[in-house]
Amino acid sequence: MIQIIKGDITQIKADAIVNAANNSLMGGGGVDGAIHKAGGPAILEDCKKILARQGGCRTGEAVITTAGNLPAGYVIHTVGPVWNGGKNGEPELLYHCYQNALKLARDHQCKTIAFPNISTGVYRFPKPLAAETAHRSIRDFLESSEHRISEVIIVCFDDENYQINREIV
Ligand code: AR6
Repeated sequence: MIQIIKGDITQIKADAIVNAANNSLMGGGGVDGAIHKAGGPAILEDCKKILARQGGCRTGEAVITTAGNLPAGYVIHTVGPVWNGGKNGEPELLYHCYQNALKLARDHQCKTIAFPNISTGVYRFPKPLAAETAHRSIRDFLESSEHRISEVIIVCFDDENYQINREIV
């Protein structure tokens, strides 16, 4: 089941919440900044270990850390594509972000997972295409994979994403 809500993902008590990170995993602005700020230094400590082990996170891929002080169980960090006109595989990379985050959630026995609208802030991905891609990826995963995920929450921070996402479900 896909649920659309408007709010701040740092407040969501899901088994996992997803962060729209960057390749360095060292934090940033937007939802990334909000998650590190609310979750505390334990999240960055885990990210540093991943950076040392595998040099960060590639665009379209995902890694998992503690959620520190957040009410969620884990934070899954994925790196969305920077929008550059759409001819550089941006939709496919965004599709992979959702797939790879969901695979990690499944592998950690999560039942509930919350996503922000990945790439639609600083990375400038057009919101309608991002929403369509996100919903398609989530639906494909829920239908095709063996998993215990019963609820996927899309947490929209801005009104525009909220309206667009509500129209798709
Ligand atoms: N809860 C849910 N959604 C939020 C929150 C929040 N607390 N705060 C912002 N958003 P962005 P990107 C929404 O820019 O485009 C960072 O600096 C926001 O309205 O956070 O993937 C990273 O380190 C927007 O719809 O992520 C990267 O460098 C959505 O989150 C870069 O930004 C994504 O906006 C990633 O850019």
